[in-house]
Amino acid sequence: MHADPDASPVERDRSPVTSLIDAALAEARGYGRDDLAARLSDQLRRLASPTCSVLVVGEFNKGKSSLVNALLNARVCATDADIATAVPTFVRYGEQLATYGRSADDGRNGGQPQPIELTDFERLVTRTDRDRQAVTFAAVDVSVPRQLLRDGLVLVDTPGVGGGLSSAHAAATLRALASADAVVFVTDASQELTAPELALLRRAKELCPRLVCALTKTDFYPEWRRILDIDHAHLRRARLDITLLPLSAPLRQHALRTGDRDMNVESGYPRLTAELRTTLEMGAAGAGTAAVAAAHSALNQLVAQVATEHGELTDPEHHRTRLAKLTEAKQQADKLRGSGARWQQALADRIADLASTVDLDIGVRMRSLRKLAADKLAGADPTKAWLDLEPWLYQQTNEALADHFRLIRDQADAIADHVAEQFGEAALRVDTDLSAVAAGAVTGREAELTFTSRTSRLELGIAAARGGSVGMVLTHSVGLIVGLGLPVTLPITALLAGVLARKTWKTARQAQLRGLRAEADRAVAGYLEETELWARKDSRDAVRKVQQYLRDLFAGHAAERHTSAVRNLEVLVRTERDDEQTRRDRLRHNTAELARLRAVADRAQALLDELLAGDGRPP
Ligand SMILES: Nc1nc2c(ncn2[C@@H]2O[C@H](COP(=O)(O)OP(=O)(O)OP(=O)(O)O)[C@@H](O)[C@H]2O)c(=O)[nH]1
Ligand SMILES: [Mg+2]
Repeated sequence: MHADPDASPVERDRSPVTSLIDAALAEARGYGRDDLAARLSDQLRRLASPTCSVLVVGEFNKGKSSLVNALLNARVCATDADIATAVPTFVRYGEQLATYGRSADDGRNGGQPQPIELTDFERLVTRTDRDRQAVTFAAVDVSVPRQLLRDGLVLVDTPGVGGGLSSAHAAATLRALASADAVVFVTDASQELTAPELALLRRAKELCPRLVCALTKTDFYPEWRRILDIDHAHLRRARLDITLLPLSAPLRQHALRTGDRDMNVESGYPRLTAELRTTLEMGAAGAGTAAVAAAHSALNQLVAQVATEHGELTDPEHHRTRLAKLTEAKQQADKLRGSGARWQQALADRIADLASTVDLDIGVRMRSLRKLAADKLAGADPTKAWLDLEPWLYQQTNEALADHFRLIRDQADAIADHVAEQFGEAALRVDTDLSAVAAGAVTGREAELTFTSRTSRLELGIAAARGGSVGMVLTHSVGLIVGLGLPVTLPITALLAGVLARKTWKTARQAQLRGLRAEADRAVAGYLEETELWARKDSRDAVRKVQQYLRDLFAGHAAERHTSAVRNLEVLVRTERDDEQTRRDRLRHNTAELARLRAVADRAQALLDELLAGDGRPP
């Protein structure tokens, strides 16, 4: 283990966001609002343990593992010209260097990781050409004491995808891309970006818009500047707005060993570090904005309650109007909770639409793929064209499933937006009414506290789609929050191996050829059928997850609004019963309380404004 290149004595201050959430949490608890407190605690937990996963992807042998090592100045990923990374390696922060393995059925984050001896580690994560046996673990974790990883950055070194989307590995990489926060796409200076690399880049950028491209081995290929220019031109032509970072791992390592700053800059790594830090900051700012929005909403609900009491104490003549308005507000909150609520209807309708759209979409895509495959099988000279059938099928299936996935994710975001609109308006009315009641007797300030539609959506927990610009890189799209994964692409080889063996085709006579053709037809059709079956299952699961998530989210908010309305009414009834002396005592306490709560709510408003106006970084 070497020195930490990013080690610095900087201690993080308690941020204005965390201290605001703490304050709001204390208020919620003080007023016995467990529901608001639970939501705020949840936000605090999220702020305390942020994660931001950055996927390092690219073709074989491009220097992905070396990049992770050079970045961290630690040998955490095995690198070699003839040893390939065979399983994804998750590198995260830990006080000590430690390695764990996760078995195949553990999923991405589930399961109990098994400790691995450091001495066994390289053998377990790599594969040489000679030794192609199945790997023991589906993924491995490395924890390492590095400053850069401290704020939740997780670097994921992935196995290379040879041939881009037409490789057997591509599906797994696409799936991982669908849930990553950012991507480093690795190519090297030995040659310009190939067509398969560009195709993979385009997909990667689509699935995960925060993406940079690393051009490695600049120390080894003197012509790297020419390659860099050509790559820039390729990206321009493909209309891909992607930063290219020239890098050299050996220069970086040498610079860190000798403390040579200029050489470190020349290695290109400080720019990559800065890029990753920005990604982290933007993720943190997004989480921070969401947390502040939650505090803003909770505090305003408390302010409304205290303001109602204040109005009742200072302006008792308007008791009846106040009672009427609050009763109406409660009825609205009741409606919001009921199964006939507009948002519930909107959600049910849109989910039903999505389910049928998704079913239709996969059907159409797979049908056209079946036709394409049948034409390909029928038209070509089997001894030649059929050999590339396997990569071709991977390519086509991956493209089709990625498009299908994008449809689900886009629609999930659209549904969330639509339901938020239906819900937000109603919720807004409840709040305005409560505020108006209070405002009649106090000041006009509560009216100013009503949401703009942007903050209202935020407060409902509906985030802007990721990759958005200024101030709107808030959190993630619904697809990401829910963890929608790209549908599976099944391994083809087992199904086609027998039928497609070159020897069989070459030696077959005419009559046998017909039989073989029919067999190949059947194998391909069977493969596509099975893929479709799995994809349908995956998509249905995805639709169900989106529905559940949105239902729970909005139902939680509806319950919160209801509690607020009930509390306000209780205050009204209680205050009416008080005698003169009690009222005077309470007014003193209430006035101070209102001023105090308002000050905290104002802080929330100011911080929210600042965050929304900012560039996605914390203030
Ligand atoms: N000169 C030079 N060699 C490099 C650089 N980066 C990687 N290499 C070499 O390139 C070879 C492949 O590097 P890896 O880091 O294993 O590449 P990879 O992309 O992880 O490879 P797979 O896991 O097989 O896909 C190794 O021999 C590295 O030493 C670099 O910046 N400069
Ligand atoms: Mg590797």
